[in-house]
Amino acid sequence: MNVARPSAEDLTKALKVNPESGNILIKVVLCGPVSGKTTLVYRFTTGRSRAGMTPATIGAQFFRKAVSVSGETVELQMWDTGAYLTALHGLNSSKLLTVYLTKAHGVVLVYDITHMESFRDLRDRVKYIQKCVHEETEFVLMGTKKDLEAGREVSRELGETFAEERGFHFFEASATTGENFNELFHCLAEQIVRKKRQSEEDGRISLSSVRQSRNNHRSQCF
Ligand SMILES: Nc1nc2c(ncn2[C@@H]2O[C@H](COP(=O)(O)OP(=O)(O)OP(=O)(O)O)[C@@H](O)[C@H]2O)c(=O)[nH]1
Ligand SMILES: [Mg+2]
Repeated sequence: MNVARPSAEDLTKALKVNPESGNILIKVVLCGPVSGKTTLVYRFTTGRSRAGMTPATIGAQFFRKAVSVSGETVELQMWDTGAYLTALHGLNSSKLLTVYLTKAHGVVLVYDITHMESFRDLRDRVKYIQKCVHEETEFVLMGTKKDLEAGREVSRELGETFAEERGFHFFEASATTGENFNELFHCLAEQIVRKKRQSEEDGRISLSSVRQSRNNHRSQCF
């Protein structure tokens, strides 16, 4: 299936500011097999554990949370997609995933460290997911259920190498103990804001060099 990749300009335009709060808005999409995506984002946004039944996510759920990055408040707008969208069980579900991924600033790819199949599944889908987003989009690979060390099937090294080869950030976390899940979202927000500042800086530099070259041009003329 051909996917129209958003341009750099599209992504820059998509980095919006909330007109009421003046905060930067960042779009993050969580993708992957059944692994704990909803449990993770629920704990991050509410600070509470998801007790009892944890129903499968149908389509996608929306979550939001503000975090502070170097003194600046950033609002994370997170789409938690259901596993079946990533599994590409048919054209319609894959098209839906593409819609959620459009203009994402960050993608969190989640697998379950106690389930090798979930890692393989994700590995097979990554290329497709990458095609749906801009090349500047930040990726985090996250192995969840770190609290279940005794049942581990995916070694830390395997996840780390996979992430390293693709330039993704890498974390292992647990929604049960709370280990690393805050760090994961902060890291993502930080990287996105850093890139934004860098591109603003580059814009200023190139603008000033354009002005400079215009001035030089003028001075040659007169
Ligand atoms: N031990 C442990 N269990 C977890 C952790 N995170 C999630 N779970 C359990 O894993 C199961 C699946 O969690 P969900 O959050 O619903 O998974 P999901 O990836 O959102 O699944 P879909 O919505 O179907 O894609 C639930 O029974 C959770 O309680 C964790 O960090 N540790
Ligand atoms: Mg879910």
